[in-house]
Amino acid sequence: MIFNERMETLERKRLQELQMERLRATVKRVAERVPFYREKFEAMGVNPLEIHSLDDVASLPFTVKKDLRDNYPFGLFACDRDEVARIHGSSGTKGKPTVVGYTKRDLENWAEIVARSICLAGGRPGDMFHNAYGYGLFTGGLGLHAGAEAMGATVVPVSGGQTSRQITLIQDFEPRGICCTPSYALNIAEEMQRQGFDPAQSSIQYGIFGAEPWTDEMRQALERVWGLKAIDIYGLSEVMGPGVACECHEEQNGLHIAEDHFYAEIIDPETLQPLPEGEFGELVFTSLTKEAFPVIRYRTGDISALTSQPCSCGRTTRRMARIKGRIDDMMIIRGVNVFPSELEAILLTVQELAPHYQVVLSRDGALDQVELHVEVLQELAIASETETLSKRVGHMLKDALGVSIGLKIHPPQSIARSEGKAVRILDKRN
Ligand code: DLL
Repeated sequence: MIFNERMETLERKRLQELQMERLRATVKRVAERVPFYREKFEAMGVNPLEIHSLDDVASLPFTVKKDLRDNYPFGLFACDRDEVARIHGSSGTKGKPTVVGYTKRDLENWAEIVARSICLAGGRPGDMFHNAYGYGLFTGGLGLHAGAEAMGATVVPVSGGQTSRQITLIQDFEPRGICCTPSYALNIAEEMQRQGFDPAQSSIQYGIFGAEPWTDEMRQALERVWGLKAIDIYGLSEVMGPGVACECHEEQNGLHIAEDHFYAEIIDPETLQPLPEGEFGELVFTSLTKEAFPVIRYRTGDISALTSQPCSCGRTTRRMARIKGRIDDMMIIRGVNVFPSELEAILLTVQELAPHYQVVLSRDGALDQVELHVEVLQELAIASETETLSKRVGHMLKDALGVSIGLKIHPPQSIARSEGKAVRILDKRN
């Protein structure tokens, strides 16, 4: 089912005309209403009335997370305070949160793109929909909630945590769809098995998983244990929240971007130059319809690539590759660049290991140390078994990454489980 046939299957040329029209209006809006952008445009000699093609986006300044912090809380808003219908933001574990806002119209647009995402995942009106993303300042809970309602589903607003209660509700309400982070979906399945139930026997047919990096290997693990179709949904609060892009259940190969609302680019994070289609680099978004909090060329810090290859689902929107990781999470191990997702892809092929892991960074003198902590599924009988497994996994990692990595094998249930975004990197260097 396509939620908005008119927009999702728009002819490319017509879509680009629409993007152009909306881009012009957005640039004009921020130039008139947000001093931060007006000053930046002036400093760079950008005339907001001189945007003639989508390529002209490359002449606009970038926006980064620090700009949000510097303008905390409402300095980047492009509407009057009383037009803001809702606030969201980051959890702010490191200092002040970053704050974003939505007008009523923004909330309607957001609900629509999330409704599209649920349809992309194979959802349909009438579905019972179990929402285990956290409700609150985080955009996951309320974002999926509004989208599911707009799509015509019956939403169960469980939020994250209280895993036993999640299981009771899944068994009693028999949802067709579930949404939460992929790591929490694994956690729920594990708890269900511990209680003697088989998650694959549940009513759930599709899962909408995102808000953290995950791999195809993790997808296979989730599909196996739950007997569902695992769909990747992407988004970030600075740009909107979940639904900026989502995979279709037909292909599960690249995430369709809601291009009538966001203009996507890939840039080289070093030179900041746009990269051609197919090349991996940093994902950058410009708002096309946002009223309260439009962003111009927001640098997401996420690594992906774009394609405009046609998709068998019939949608004409460009797709982005599954996120490889965040630039900040890239580790340089003796000169080799490694993302946690690359470690995950290897670990999940080892039968004896549980799909839970953590990378611990520490400092030994001037040198950074990286240690990978993994957990066995079942207690190993003797120490030599642990040693053999450790050697085997060590070789696999070295073969795949070209560098050896410290490995520590733990007994079952010893790595912290997540109820939201999993903490994959524990940085003990400071
Ligand atoms: O995580 C929004 C969201 C909620 C997306 C629910 C999907 C589902 P933030 O808390 O602002 O917003 O975090 C955004 O999370 O820049 C990525 O680094 C990461 N991220 C989000 N979705 C994915 C994904 C929400 N599918 C940050 N794959 C982004 C990989 C993801 N990383």
